[in-house]
Amino acid sequence: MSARGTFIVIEGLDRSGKSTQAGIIHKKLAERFGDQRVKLIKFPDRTTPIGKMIDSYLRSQSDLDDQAIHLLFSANRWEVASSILSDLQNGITIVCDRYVYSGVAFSASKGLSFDWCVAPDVGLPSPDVVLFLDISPEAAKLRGGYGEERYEKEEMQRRVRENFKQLGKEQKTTKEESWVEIDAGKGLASVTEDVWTAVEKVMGQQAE
Ligand code: Z5A
Ligand code: MG
Repeated sequence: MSARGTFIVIEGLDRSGKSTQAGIIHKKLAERFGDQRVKLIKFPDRTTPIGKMIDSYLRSQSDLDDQAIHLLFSANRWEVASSILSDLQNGITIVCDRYVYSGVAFSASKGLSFDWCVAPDVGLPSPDVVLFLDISPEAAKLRGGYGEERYEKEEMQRRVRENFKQLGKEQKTTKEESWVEIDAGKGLASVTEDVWTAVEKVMGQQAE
């Protein structure tokens, strides 16, 4: 493993299997490098005071203007920005379940401009790789738990998917290999294999 930890972000549509894959990668890396060398984090982190406001909004227990909830999602990331940086510097690899790309893709699908949505996240730690789990909203809907929260509606998910694709194009212009699209509609074993191949590739490149 390189001296600096690797920052791995998992993104994708709802029910694409992000949390499943983040858990698998975390376990595999911990087995390979030891528990102390890898950390699993997730956004939104619903445990902090800001995260509790987000949770209440997502469960439709409270209402907020689109701009206000967007800024709370970003603040929820800034709460841990310095700890992400120090972990990476200390050689700890971070597996992150959703990040700034979800922030932009979801808020922009409500009509806010891309530029406005990107601005509050500028300066947050940059991932070494984003693994984008792609799935059609129709296939996602067939998986467990879909439809329980505010954004889990097919029409919105379609716009979110387009926004993710746009963000991927932009990300690739800075560094082609930093955005990896994975077909998440396949079976679990097959998706896990594709995800793991991408993880090994980025970690191998960093170690060179
Ligand atoms: N949001 C935002 O607006 N702005 C932001 O800045 C951020 C987030 C960070 C809550 O997120 C909402 O917040 C979300 C975006 C918005 N909006 N919505 N709606 P969350 O991350 O807390 O959501 P979640 O509750 O974790 O659900 P999820 O992310 O949508 O699911 P997932 O993690 O992608 O999927 P999963 O839990 O791993 O798997 C879902 C099911 O599919 C489960 O039964 C698995 O066993 C099954 N599964 C997994 N993989 C497979 C395969 N390959 N085949 C078949 N079945 C599978
Ligand atoms: Mg999840």
